[in-house]
Amino acid sequence: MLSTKMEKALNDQINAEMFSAYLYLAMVAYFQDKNLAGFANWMTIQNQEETFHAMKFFNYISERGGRVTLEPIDKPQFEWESPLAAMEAARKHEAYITGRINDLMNLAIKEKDHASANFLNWFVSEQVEEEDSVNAVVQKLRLLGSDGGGLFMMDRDMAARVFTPPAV
Ligand code: OFO
Repeated sequence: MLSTKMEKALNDQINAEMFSAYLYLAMVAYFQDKNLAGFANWMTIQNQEETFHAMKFFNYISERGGRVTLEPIDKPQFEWESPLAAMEAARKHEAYITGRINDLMNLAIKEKDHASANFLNWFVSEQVEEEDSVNAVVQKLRLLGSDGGGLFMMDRDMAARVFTPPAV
């Protein structure tokens, strides 16, 4: 059985993951508007991953006999000054989510809720991957600078990303 505090914290994380999905969907729209179909595809996959994350929290709360509650999702930013600025915003957001996962883990440890700690371990590893993948894109964009041809090539590479449900 989940404590009331843990149940609330896990429900808040469903909202945070759904906001992530929404933010990345806003980035899909931004990249489509810039005719960067590969970047839009990359962010579409990101959006799908976030929905997957939200559902993992959703199912876990139910499994532990808790009650899922759904709150409104904040309106995300949907305009950036450049593709680099958008990807930097995504990177900053992932660092924020990592902080939230760490806070959840701290709560699980404090409450001696071993099942939740075990569940959250998956997210601790997933955040390493999340931060790494977005960081790689930021670094490549920085290297390209104002090289339009390079951006075109990179867009082609970004089109190859496909959604594979993460291992559970
Ligand atoms: Fe759910 O990992 Fe990104 O936000």
